[in-house]
Amino acid sequence: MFYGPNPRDMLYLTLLFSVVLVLVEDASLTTLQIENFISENEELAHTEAIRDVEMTQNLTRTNFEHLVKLSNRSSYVARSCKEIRDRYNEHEDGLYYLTTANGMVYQTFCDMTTAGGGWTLVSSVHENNIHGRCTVGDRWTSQQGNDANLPDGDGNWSNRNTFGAAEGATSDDYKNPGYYDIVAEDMSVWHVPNNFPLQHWNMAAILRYHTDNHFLRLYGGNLLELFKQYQVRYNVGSCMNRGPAVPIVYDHGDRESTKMLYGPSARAEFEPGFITFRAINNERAAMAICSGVKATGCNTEHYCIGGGGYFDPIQCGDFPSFEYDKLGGQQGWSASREMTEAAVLLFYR
Ligand SMILES: *[C@@H]1O[C@H](CO)[C@@H](O)[C@H](O)[C@H]1NC(C)=O
Ligand SMILES: *[C@@H]1O[C@H](CO)[C@@H](O)[C@H](O)[C@H]1NC(C)=O
Ligand SMILES: *[C@@H]1O[C@H](CO)[C@@H](O)[C@H](O)[C@H]1NC(C)=O
Ligand SMILES: [Ca+2]
Ligand SMILES: [Ca+2]
Repeated sequence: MFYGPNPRDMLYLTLLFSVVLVLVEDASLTTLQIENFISENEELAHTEAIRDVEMTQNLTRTNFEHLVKLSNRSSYVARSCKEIRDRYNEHEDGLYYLTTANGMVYQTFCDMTTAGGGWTLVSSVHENNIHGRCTVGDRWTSQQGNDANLPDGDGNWSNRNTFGAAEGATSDDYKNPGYYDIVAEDMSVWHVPNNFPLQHWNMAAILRYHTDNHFLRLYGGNLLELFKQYQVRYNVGSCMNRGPAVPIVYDHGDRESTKMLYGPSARAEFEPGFITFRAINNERAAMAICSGVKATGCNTEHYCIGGGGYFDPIQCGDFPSFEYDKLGGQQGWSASREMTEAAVLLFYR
């Protein structure tokens, strides 16, 4: 996961260092001794080189078999990762092909391990510029600025537009057809540090949880249907008129660590251990999701993400006002840097 110097480079460095040490510390060293030393090193380097070639060959072979295995997945026909798991007995995390009801084929990441597996990645919310107020990249709020004339924000929470790629889900926003096509019962959420490669998402996540009470059955089976019932828009009424708060089961983290991800002032107005939908704030803008918490107050722009339409001008953005009291400061209303610099990955099952 982290790239340090490889063992061979370390060996060369160590040898070079010893030569210098020997030369400096023992001026009486004979030329013969030095020549012996160097020739031993050459032999060592030769053996190393042979092993290198062998290792590359082995890697190429393994990669090819691995690639054949992965490309074989393109023959699967399923509408969700759960179906892939059940129909093809697949239990390995990774990319799979899915097919929509209309026959559109797309590729996404399946979490085949958490709580029995079968979780489909359908989208990610990524904040590329926490200081930009509904600027380029704020696809889960508005990229066209904060416009009071477009209060409905008939945006990406409640349409069939798609964008991004599964492998890029921690580097930019992502939304695939599964978001509206899959009929699911539960959700899982991963907060993964920005730019992490797919094979390390699970390990790198700062928070992972899922629901297990099948709440999506009550809301049409996915977020598109849920947000049709609970519009994500401006001017929807009092901040107490928010959508459902669903209890969560932790897969990494707990209530205490969830609290610490948000600012101290925010902690006073939420209860950890939930996921909340359509949380309206004092200014009557509707955030889409409060991840890990149930809002009990009205300053939801500091701990809820996304939304639609019109926000207070200093709040608009995918992570609306997570840096209110200094970026990553974890003071006042500011969320922790860990939180603001991690993408929010949404899964269905
Ligand atoms: C390469 O694979 C062969 C046969 O599987 C094995 O004997 C050899 O040790 C491997 N070499 C390296 C450097 O891993
Ligand atoms: C891939 O599919 C082919 C043809 O169906 C099969 O012969 C082969 O064993 C599969 N390979 C792997 C690694 O699953
Ligand atoms: C929805 O996503 C598309 C594609 O990235 C983008 O062009 C559009 O501006 C987004 N909608 C909103 C309301 O931001
Ligand atoms: Ca974004
Ligand atoms: Ca932004």
